[in-house]
Amino acid sequence: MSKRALVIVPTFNERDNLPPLVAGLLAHPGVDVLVVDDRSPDGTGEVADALASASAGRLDVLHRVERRGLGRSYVDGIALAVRRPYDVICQMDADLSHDPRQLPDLIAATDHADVAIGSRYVPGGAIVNWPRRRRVLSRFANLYIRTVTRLGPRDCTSGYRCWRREALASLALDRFTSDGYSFLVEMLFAAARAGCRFAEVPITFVERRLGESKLSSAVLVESAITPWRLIATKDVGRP
Ligand SMILES: Nc1nc2c(ncn2[C@@H]2O[C@H](COP(=O)(O)OP(=O)(O)OP(=O)(O)O)[C@@H](O)[C@H]2O)c(=O)[nH]1
Ligand SMILES: [Mg+2]
Repeated sequence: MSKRALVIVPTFNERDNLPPLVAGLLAHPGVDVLVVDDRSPDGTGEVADALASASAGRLDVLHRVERRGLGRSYVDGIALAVRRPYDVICQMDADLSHDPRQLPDLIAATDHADVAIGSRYVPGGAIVNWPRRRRVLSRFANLYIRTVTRLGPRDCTSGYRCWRREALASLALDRFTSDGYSFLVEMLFAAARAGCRFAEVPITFVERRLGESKLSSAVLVESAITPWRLIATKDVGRP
């Protein structure tokens, strides 16, 4: 792999998932990792520090101290990442739902796209171990988002993505207001407005085996409102 990539991994209570994830990522030459931890009570931050010491400079840890949140963690992580000389900046969950072995496919797709989305909803994509209600919820969320916002990608809520660095750097993240899943949707919306080209790469998503989901009802409510807010706000993500 000739492109250099930095993978941002937000963590909250992922102590047992992080070591195998990092091993899988660092197995790829040219891939470095930035863990953004929100003072996880389970000690994920310390686990990350230990992995960093053993990584020969390929893994960094950002320990956040302000109000916790997935969106805020990405804003802080991206601000750091775009200042470094990587070709590609990726985002992925720490819970092993996203297979690090599929990363090279996503990175390769940025040859002809500004954003490559690891997609469950294109031919070849799959979901393993999700109960029916979770599948229905995710399908409905994507239908709803795409209908309201007119976004093109089939999987707008996937957290597994690779961006050309310049494309990511062009988003005005400080103007974003959402968190949780909505933050991921807001990123794509801002990218579409900025004229970014999307590619979708099929992935197999595997439900977490260890640790707990942070999907809360507050996150779901925000997700229902966000698409309407996005279309009403003309300058979302504009520089
Ligand atoms: N830094 C940080 N990371 C978070 C926060 N909330 C969730 N995460 C991380 O974001 C990723 C996705 O969170 P999950 O809890 O797996 O949420 P999900 O994938 O939407 O839900 P499940 O499918 O049920 O696992 C994981 O790596 C979490 O550790 C947070 O407040 N701060
Ligand atoms: Mg998850």
